[in-house]
Order: sequence, then structure tokens, then C-alpha cells
Amino acid sequence: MARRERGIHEFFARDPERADWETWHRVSNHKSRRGFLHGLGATAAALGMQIAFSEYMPRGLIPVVYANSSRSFVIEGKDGLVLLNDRPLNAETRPHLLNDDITPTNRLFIRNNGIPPNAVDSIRWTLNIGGESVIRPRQYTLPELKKKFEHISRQITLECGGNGRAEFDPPASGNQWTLGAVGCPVWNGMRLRDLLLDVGLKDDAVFVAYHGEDRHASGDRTREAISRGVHVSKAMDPDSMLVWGMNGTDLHPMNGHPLRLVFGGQPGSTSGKWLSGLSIRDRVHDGPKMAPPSYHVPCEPVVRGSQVSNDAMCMLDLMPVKSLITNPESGIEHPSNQALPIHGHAWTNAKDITAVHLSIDYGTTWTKTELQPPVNRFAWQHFDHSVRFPKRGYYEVWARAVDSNGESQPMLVPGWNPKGYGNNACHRIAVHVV
Ligand SMILES: Nc1nc2c(c(=O)[nH]1)N[C@H]1C(S)=C(S)[C@@H](COP(=O)(O)O)O[C@H]1N2
Ligand SMILES: [Mo]
Repeated sequence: MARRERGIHEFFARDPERADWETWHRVSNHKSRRGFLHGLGATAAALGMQIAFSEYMPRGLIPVVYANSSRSFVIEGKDGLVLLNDRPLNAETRPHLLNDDITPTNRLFIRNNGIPPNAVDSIRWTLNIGGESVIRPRQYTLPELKKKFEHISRQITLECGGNGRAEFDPPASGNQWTLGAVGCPVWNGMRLRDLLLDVGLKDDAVFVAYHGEDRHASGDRTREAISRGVHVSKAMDPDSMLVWGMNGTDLHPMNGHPLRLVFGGQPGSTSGKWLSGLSIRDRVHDGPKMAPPSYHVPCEPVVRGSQVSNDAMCMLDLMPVKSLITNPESGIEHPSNQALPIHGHAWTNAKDITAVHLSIDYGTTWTKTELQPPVNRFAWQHFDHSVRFPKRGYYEVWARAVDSNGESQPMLVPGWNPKGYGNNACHRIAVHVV
């Protein structure tokens, strides 16, 4: 009862001084004006009750009863994602919904730092190349890019630097990602390298920074929400991509339609969305969310919960080796007389994953799984194993990957850091054998 009262109250607490519900209104009217929620009828059906005062409900508003709960929410083109925050929009995918070897578009997480652009016109979309260290600054339209450069498609794992943050203790501030801020769709586009060779880089080029068409969450139209990027060597890597599609169709509006970057092995924050500009810098870029503590970790390990000064922080560069059990769903009941097929994925910034092991006895013994090679560099790899349980009871299945650098996953949450980045602790699922 208390919960319902609070929910109803907040539902209609539209403070006109706060721009955010209006923001939502704009975002939800993106392009088609259809809104993300499939109409009021569907919203009411999802809530399981009639919506009072529905005539006042802003189009596309996500009912607050969904916020910070594990309930799914409805967003056009996405299915089964869990909402962490609606302003800005952040949503993750539960592990068992990541079971596909190629992540379907409707299952890729969303991590927005600001307000996405609306009314995107992909025919007139332009990309400006500037900065101190470009030889021939210029502009391309998206159709020009598609016409001029060789097309490539790659399956590349995208993972938010803060994936797993929810496990840090004491808690780290920010979106409380559990396990699902990761995915591995097929990206369609071109080599960033080909474009950089076309404009030419001066010898002093150090960094390739991105600019996106999303705006700061404050609603200030002149402020960028985030502007990061990668070092020139990574930008020139033949597997670094400029992307206009995923899984053979347009990017989802929340995943950067019509143009974005994708860098394998790096925190997701380097892969700029709604890409409209690149600055070739003669220094490490200084855009929003480049300075510590954002995307920085202590240069030396620190005691949990300690204060770390900005000058003792180093940029989060590579994402650590990690694995995820995607079948079965954690918490299932399983008959004791049957083997349980386990499926999952593992990924690394290194050349490849060399082994994934499972344990059903809290790490006392480990069994090697059947592991597939990556379809290309930076694609996650799939592992399978049939597990037999010796008797009835509560079990945990733990997974641990090793990569070609010889690096592996810790059993416990790794080095605490103030912003909660890079948690690659072994994934555990619960199985109740009956
Ligand atoms: N323009 C822009 N690019 C962005 C972001 C953003 O908010 N704005 N978020 C970054 C972060 S932190 C991550 S983890 C990835 C998430 O990509 P996705 O939302 O397509 O999953 O996009 C990155 N690129
Ligand atoms: Mo991120």
C-alpha cells in the first residue's frame, strides 16, 4: 500500500521547474512521434491497472513505478531491458537475455550521459573533421562516407566501464550496473583508419576525440554531454570502426543512430554515439568526462573506501578479461537426474580467450569448457559445458576465463576504486537441484 501511494504521488509530481519530463517528451517524440511506450493502453496493461488522469500523462513518460526496480520497461525496439535511470536513460540486459551469440539490437544495453538528439536525418547527417593535428579539415555527409569508403562488418564486444559497479563495497556512485552493460552485435560500417588517412594526420597527432549530437542533461543546448575518444594508435587500428548499422539494419536511436564509433577492448565511453565531429588533437583530449575522476582509476591500489586525489588517478584504458553465463538463468530449479547445459560468452582486450573453466564447488575444482574461437578480433567467444550435479541442493556455478595474456578473473570483486570501474569478478549463477 505504501509503495502504491508513493508511486502514484511521484507519478504526477511534474515540477515545471525541472526540464526533465519535457526532455522525456522530446526524446520520446524522436522521429516518428510514436513514442517509446506503445500507447497508453499498453502502459496500463503493463501496470496492471487503469491510469488515472491519463490525459495529463506526457507522451513517452516511463512510469516511475518502473524506475530502479528490476521490472522490465517498454521502449520501442528494445525488449526485456532493466531500467536503471530514466534521466538520462540507462538500461541493462539481464544475463539470460544475452544468450544469443550475436546480440540482437533489441537486447543491447543503453548508456546515455545526456539528452539524445531528436529528428535525426541520416541523409543530411554530417561529420566534421577538425582539430590541431588534421592536415585537410573537411566535412563528409553520411551518404558520402558510405559511397567513398570500403564497408566492413565486425562483431565487437561493447562494455561500459562501469559494468559490475553494483558489487563494489562501499558503493561507488553512478548507475548501479550489475552484469548487463555489455553486448556483442555485428557492427556495419567502415574503418576509422580509412577516413583518417583521407584527411591526413600531422606528425604531432596524439588523440582522436569525438563530438556527438546529444546535449548535456541540464538541458543547456550549448554543452556537450560527453566528448572522449582514443589515442591515435587505437584510432588507426584496422579493427576500429565508424559504424552506421548493427546486425544489418540501422542503429537503434538510443545506440547512436545514424553514426557512431566502436572500439574493441576499450571502455564503452570511448565509442561515441550520434557522431557529428572528430577532433584530431595534438594532446590528450580535454572534453567533458575526460578529466578524473570520470573513467579514471587509482594509479596504485587503494584501501577500500579511501579518498583518492585526482592526481593519483590514471585513465581507464583497457577493459579486463571477463565471462558471463547466459544459460540457464540464475535461480532455476533443475532435476537431479539430468545434466544441465551451460552456455555463455567470454571476452578480452587481448588477442583471444584461451580457456573458460566452471566450478560447482565454490572454486575447489574447475572443469574446462568447450570454447569456440572468436569470429574476428574483439568478438566475444562462446563456451559450453554440460554439468552434472552429484546430489540435490543449492549450487552455484562459477565461470572464469583466461586470456592470451595469461590474465584471468578474480573470484572476489577486484580492486576497489571510487567510481566503480572494471569489475570482472567471476560470474556466479544459482541452481537449485531438486
Ligand atoms: N555521444 C555519446 N556517446 C556515448 C555516450 C553518450 O552518452 N553520448 N555514452 C558512452 C558510454 S559511457 C557507453 S558505455 C557507450 C554505450 O553505448 P550504447 O548505449 O550503444 O550501449 O556509449 C558511449 N558513447
Ligand atoms: Mo559507459
